[in-house]
Amino acid sequence: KEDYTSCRLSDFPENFAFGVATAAYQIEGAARIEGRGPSIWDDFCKIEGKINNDDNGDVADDFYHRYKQDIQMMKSLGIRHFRMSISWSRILPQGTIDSINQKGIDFYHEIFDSLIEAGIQPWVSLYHWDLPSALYGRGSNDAWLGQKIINQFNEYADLCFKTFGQKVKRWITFNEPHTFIWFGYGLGIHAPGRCTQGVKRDDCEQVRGGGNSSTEPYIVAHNVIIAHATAVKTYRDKYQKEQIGMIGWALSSDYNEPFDLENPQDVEAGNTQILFQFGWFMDPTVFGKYPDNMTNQISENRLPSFTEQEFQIIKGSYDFIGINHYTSRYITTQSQAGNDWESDSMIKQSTTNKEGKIIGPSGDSDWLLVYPLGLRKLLKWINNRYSTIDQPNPQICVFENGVTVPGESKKSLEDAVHDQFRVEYYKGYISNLRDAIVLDGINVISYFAWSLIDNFEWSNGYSMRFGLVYVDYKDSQTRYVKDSALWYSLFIQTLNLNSVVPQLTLEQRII
Ligand code: PNW
Repeated sequence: KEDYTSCRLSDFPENFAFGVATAAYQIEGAARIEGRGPSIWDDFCKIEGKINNDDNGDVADDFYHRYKQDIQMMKSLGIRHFRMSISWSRILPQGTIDSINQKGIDFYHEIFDSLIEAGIQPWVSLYHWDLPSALYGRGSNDAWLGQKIINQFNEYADLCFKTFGQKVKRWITFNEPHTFIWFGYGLGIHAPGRCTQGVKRDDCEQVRGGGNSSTEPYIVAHNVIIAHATAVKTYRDKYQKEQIGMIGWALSSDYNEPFDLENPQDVEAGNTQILFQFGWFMDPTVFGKYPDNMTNQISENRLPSFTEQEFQIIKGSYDFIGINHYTSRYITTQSQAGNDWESDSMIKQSTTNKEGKIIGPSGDSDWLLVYPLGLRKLLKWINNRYSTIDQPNPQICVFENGVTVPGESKKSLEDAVHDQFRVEYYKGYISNLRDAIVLDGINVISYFAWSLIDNFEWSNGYSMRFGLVYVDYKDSQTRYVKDSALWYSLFIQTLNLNSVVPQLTLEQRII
């Protein structure tokens, strides 16, 4: 085990924001209550076999009814920053601003008031994947595939800025566009489930109302980027001066190491991987165009380009660079390019390197391999690429970082609260975060643990538990703080990574 005694109070800049993150569909529940309209995730969960155990977000953590206690719990843990998302269809059941659900507006007002009263700052995402069903038909011109959505999203965002902007000073337009596009339009394993895993790419059109994974991900991404930039412009033009807040987005970004260190192509492949996942979205907002690697490799009839007018809006459309980071891979070049989106980057990921060494232990989720150094290296990469004349040493927000514990889903409550694996994960990643700030001079301003509580983990349903706090779904949703919550609580108050977790009984863990 590593010794982290060198991490001191003074290491983190003053005002550095340590927090916890969540998302509406994953915690709120109350799916058909008080005027909320359905979202594409409600619909997607109804398709048999899409979600583990056919779970859904109807009840989730019932945060809708328990937010007061949950906010109190955060306060007791000393948490000062809370990342959450607004459910678009809870405030606009039809998706558009001509019918506003006042109950939904009231709900978020109450949450923001309770948070602020508890001394907790809200950081709010506008889109964490739960598009109102009303905006999604079945045609190829629908929702993110068409352009109408850009204005619809902008009107929704405008309403949120106008209504909540006195209370919310940190806005995130989109959460992980890469993930919802890849899973929702490439593989069909997330809503809206276009294209189906196992179906040959060219046959997508015939399956379940369509999908073409060779073109749709690029069209959707293009529209999402413009929607992001348009909402940022609205915030800046109409609200930012008076409300004094910041806006950006949260992009998923894995790190990678070369499969074969001696092969220069493998070294370059790592760069390509980050550009295809992260640069796809970040580059346009910084430079006004897609990464050259992408434009060189993908034909024009598949990868759109930005018009002069779009260029003007997207360039510079961020106040901070937001990242969600969980894991790393070894990476190598693939000898052949396919004609689908998945193989466009011509890279291949591997959990092991040439010598057969695995990059790190895996959590309960097989995609999540623990490699703490990856965070430090990623931050350095981002800082190198995106330091510009306008924003030298740009502000970076880590919006998600977290892990599941091997075997956790099958553990009893008594065992599950002792999550030393998760504590070690956080120690490792946070100590690398510290190194990035202190040793490398990277301007990181926030760090959020995913997640406050166990919740609806998308296609994994409730089987994957990312929470610092255990939720007993079988027994009236009782919350029990896990060791990781106790550790994180001590850490954010003392900034000592070696904080010793007190031994508590189960009873004492209900706080
Ligand atoms: C993120 N993968 O999603 C999301 O922002 C969260 O809502 C989610 O709960 C969290 O990470 C944990 O998974 C991802 O399979 C989901 O590579 C899956 C993957 C990555 C990110």
